[in-house]
Parts: sequence; C-alpha cells; structure tokens
Amino acid sequence: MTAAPGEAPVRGVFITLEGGEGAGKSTQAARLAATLRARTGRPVTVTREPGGSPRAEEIRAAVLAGVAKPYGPFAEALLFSAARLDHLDRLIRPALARGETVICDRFLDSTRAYQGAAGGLDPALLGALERVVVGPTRPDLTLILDLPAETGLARAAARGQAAGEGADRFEAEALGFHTRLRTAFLEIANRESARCAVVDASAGPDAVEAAIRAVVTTRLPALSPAPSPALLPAPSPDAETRNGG
Ligand code: Z5A
Repeated sequence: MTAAPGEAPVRGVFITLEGGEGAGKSTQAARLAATLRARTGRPVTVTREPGGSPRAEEIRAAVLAGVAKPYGPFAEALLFSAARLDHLDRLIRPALARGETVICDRFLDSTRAYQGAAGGLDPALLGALERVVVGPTRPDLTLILDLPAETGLARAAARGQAAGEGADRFEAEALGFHTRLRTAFLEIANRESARCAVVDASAGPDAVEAAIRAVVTTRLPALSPAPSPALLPAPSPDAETRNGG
C-alpha cells in the first residue's frame, strides 16, 4: 500500500488478538498472517506483547518470571507500558509506516483486562497511560478469542507439560482471576464494538481460523484479494470513447 508520488503516505493495517490463556492467539496469528500474505501478496509482520523488540523481550522475561509481582499491578502496568513504548517505536510504527499489515498477539486490551479489571487498577489511570504510550496508534481490528477460562487453562497446561515447563506468573493465578479476565475482554468488545469482534475460540483450530477469516473479510475489505482481471466487468464502449476522446 505504498502511496503514489504526491499522495499522502498510506498507513498499514494494525490487527490485534486478545483473550485469556490458551485461547489460541499465537496459533491464529500465524494462520491469519499466512492467509493475508497469500491474499494480498504483501508483507505481514507477526509480533507479540509483552515483547516484539529486543528490549521489550527482556522486560517480558522479567515480568513473566514474577519479578514485579511483589510491587503490585501498577508496577506491572508500568513495565508492560515500557515494553510497549519500545515495541511501538522499534517495530510496530515503522512497519505500519511502510504500509505493512501488523498482527500483534496481545496489546493494550491485555493491560486493561489483566492489570485493570482483574488486578484492580483504576481505568482512568490506565486510560492516561494509554494516551501517553499508545497515542494514536490504535488497532484497526481487535479479535477477541473467547472461551471458558477452564478450557484455556487446560490447553495451556497441556502445552506446558509437553514442553516440561511450569505455569508462568499469570497462568498461576486462581480460576476466579481468569474468569474475571474473560468478562473484562467481553465488556471491552461490547463497549468498542466498532474496533472489536468476538470469536468463539472453543471450537477446533480450523473452525476458529474460518471464523477469523470471515470477520477480516467483512471488517477490513482493504485486505481482500484483488479481483482477478477475468472477473472484472468489461469496460463499456461509451467509457472507452470518453477515456480515449
Ligand atoms: N499481560 C499482561 O498482564 N498485561 C499486558 O499488558 C500484556 C500481557 C501485554 C503473556 O504471556 C502474559 O502477559 C499473559 C498476559 C500478560 N498471561 N499469561 N500467561 P504469554 O504470551 O506467554 O501467554 P498468552 O498470551 O496467554 O499465550 P498462550 O498461553 O500461549 O496462549 P495462546 O497464544 O492464546 O494460545 P496458543 O499458544 O495458540 O495455544 C495454546 C495451546 O492450545 C497450544 O498447545 C495449541 O496447540 C492449542 N490450541 C490452540 N488453538 C486450539 C484450538 N482451537 N483447539 C484446541 N487446542 C488449541
């Protein structure tokens, strides 16, 4: 989507995936990227939060190891925000400025849900942080992958067992915390329905992928496949005369 000479630059498309543990965000981010690369023939960057840039990945390692937990949810929100600042500056904004599509596994709604609704931080405080850190770089579409907390935790635990890893800082929280997260994501989707779409993530990966494709086709027509020239209507003789004359 590079602008023609003399035209204003065209910003790329910013898509985020949100939801609880084990909802399938990473799986679906990779599948959506493959679909959009094939559909548009254009670069798609897949990234994640916390992380996505070398410095933000360092903050990720510390926060998920529980380093900031004793300092409370505000300190954690500040660390997620510091990681987000670097991620936006180093990766997301440059890619969007090049006209690329960016798919991010978690973004600002995770701070609202984890540190806000489940962690008890004042939404006004988080709103102020968002204005400073995110500014105008808001997602064009947020896919909220929804499923019962028990199902997501069971998936995450099975994957952890297979990899020989234990639960991280947030996976280790009680079921009530994860149920509050689910409610929080659904409330965000309800409040910001123009930006967000809820996808039933309890089905198998192929069914979830199909549901996401349908949402993206409807909500982001700019990412639809270019129609084949054979399918375009033939120009009328009148139009030819006008254009040629
Ligand atoms: N956090 C925060 O508190 N505040 C913030 O501002 C931000 C984040 C940005 C990041 O951890 C943590 O940081 C996160 C919130 C907090 N909490 N935790 N934990 P993370 O990135 O390591 O964790 P995650 O984001 O929850 O990712 P996840 O657990 O890896 O889940 P996922 O990406 O949604 O799922 P997945 O990796 O695609 O799939 C999980 C497993 O289920 C895997 O074995 C798949 O093969 C399987 N799977 C996937 N889809 C399906 C379907 N449809 N059916 C059956 N099985 C499936």
